[in-house]
Amino acid sequence: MSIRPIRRVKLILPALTEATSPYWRPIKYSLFPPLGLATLAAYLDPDLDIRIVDEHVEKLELEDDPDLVMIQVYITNAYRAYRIADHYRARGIYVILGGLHVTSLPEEAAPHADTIFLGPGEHTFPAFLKDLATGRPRRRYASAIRTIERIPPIRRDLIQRRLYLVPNSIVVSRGCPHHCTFCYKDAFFEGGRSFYTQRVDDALAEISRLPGRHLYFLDDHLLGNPRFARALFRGMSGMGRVFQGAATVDSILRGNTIEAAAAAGLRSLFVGFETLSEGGLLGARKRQNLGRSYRDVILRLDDLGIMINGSFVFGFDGDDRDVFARTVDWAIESGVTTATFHILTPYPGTPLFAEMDGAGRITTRDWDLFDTRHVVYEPQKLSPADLKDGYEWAYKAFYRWSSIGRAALAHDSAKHMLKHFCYSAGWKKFERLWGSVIRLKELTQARPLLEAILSPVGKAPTPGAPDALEVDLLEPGDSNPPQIPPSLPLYSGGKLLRPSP
Ligand code: B12
Ligand code: SF4
Repeated sequence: MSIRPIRRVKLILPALTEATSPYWRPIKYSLFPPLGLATLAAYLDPDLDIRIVDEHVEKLELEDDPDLVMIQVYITNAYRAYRIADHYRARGIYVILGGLHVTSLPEEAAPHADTIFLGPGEHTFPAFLKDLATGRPRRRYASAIRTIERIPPIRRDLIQRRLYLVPNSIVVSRGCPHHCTFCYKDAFFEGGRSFYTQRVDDALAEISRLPGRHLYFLDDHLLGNPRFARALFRGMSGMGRVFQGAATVDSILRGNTIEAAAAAGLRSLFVGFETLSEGGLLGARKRQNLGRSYRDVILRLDDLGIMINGSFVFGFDGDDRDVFARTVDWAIESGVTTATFHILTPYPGTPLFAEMDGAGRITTRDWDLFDTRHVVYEPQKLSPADLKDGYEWAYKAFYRWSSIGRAALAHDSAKHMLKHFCYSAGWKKFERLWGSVIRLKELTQARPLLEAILSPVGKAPTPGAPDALEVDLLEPGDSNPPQIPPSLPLYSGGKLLRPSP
């Protein structure tokens, strides 16, 4: 095809098919803006006419005439993404597809695109732009160079902040150091590094550009590189931020990174407990959870006033009909604030998919159903119907008023109990109210409430305390060393190595 001169670029995050289902929760999809697309937009000439359209929160106009269309494809929006791509291509517009699902199944995506991208786009997208400018773009770009050091600032000006509850989402690393068999991570990062961080000073600069107090780190594992994390938290202390993020069980128990996080403003953490069964953990190669006391994780986070969003997966081999009540009871008794339950889902490209496919256990390839709410494989000790019913029961049982009350009472301090109650009830019990706020495009008004709920409960370490802010020295051969801003004091083994100027 002849390539038009590029003047108008449209970046699209298509809505997932679920948007029409009874499970659709508008608030969940009005949380975060399309960060990946805003990251890529930074490589485009700023003088171009660039638009980011997130179909979860706004209507997608299809009768327009951009010169380049870029579409982000997740597994659950894949069919919709392909339809949009076909539509624009039929009009002679150059269409490129990238993201997780394209990386997992490039042969499926390729017929719908002029060019596809495998893996992270920070190096392939600028390479494509160069080739496009010379009129010779390739059909496929696969990411080989893996770094997010010195990348251009994300084009946040293209994001309509008022449409999101959490416009300040941020990622300061990519990937994760672990290798769970059900996770997308190894497939997405194949052919290069699968865990790397920004420079600490760049991350801090990005944070300081964000207005307001609240931040949500979308990193797979915010504490995955403890030295980077501690340097980051030390840089953040004194910024007056409150933030949320995700980390693994072992990272919470190891060293004092979690105290440094709390001192910097961490108020709620997504923790992948996944299962209470050792067999389940072993099968999923989730070694970082094996032999760790979940009770200690709870106590440590509770002590620091950090609320917990526990992630649990049902349907591991070995799970039987008792798994649902056992898990929900444990979560309530432990004072887990919010719980995210999933039905085990073998994503294409993962070791779990290969294993199940090899055993003939995958029962459908309708990607719309790969949303962790449907059973798409043959479970071992449960019928598919029992697994689905048990999963639905778990949500209902955990979010009953009586359960929310019981879980809130598991905390020591009255303030923590109250915050737990407000956060958990606010998240699941006021769906209609959220719907109205979203329709009125007034999510900005709800943000101060979120920040108030995330205020400290009293026991978080004081910012500046050396024991909370210790930073290890770099180790020789460290392939991904943290870059500690020169203006920050540096501690090692409790000793001050470099004073603040
Ligand atoms: C935030 C998030 C959400 C938000 C989405 C918000 C949004 N507006 O994007 C919410 C809460 C709505 C959500 C929901 C779900 N999510 Co989600 N989510 C994430 C999370 C934590 C971060 C995404 C992110 O911002 N990453 C950072 C940016 C910088 O990276 P990126 O988006 O991947 O973009 C880069 C590349 O992919 C590439 N790229 C992307 N698009 C394109 C396009 C082009 C043209 C090019 C060149 C390159 C390119 O370049 C970018 C820069 O490197 C990821 C985990 C993760 N770490 O990625 C899971 C993740 C994407 N979610 C996942 C899942 C399964 C879901 C749900 C189905 C779960 C559920 N049960 O509800 C739903 C459905 C989502 C949907 N729309 O279909 C899986 C996806 C698995 C898969 N194979 O597709 C992930 C990977 C989590 C996991 N570990 O399994 N999610
Ligand atoms: S710890 Fe989490 S992000 Fe890392 S590989 Fe396992 S599931 Fe994926």
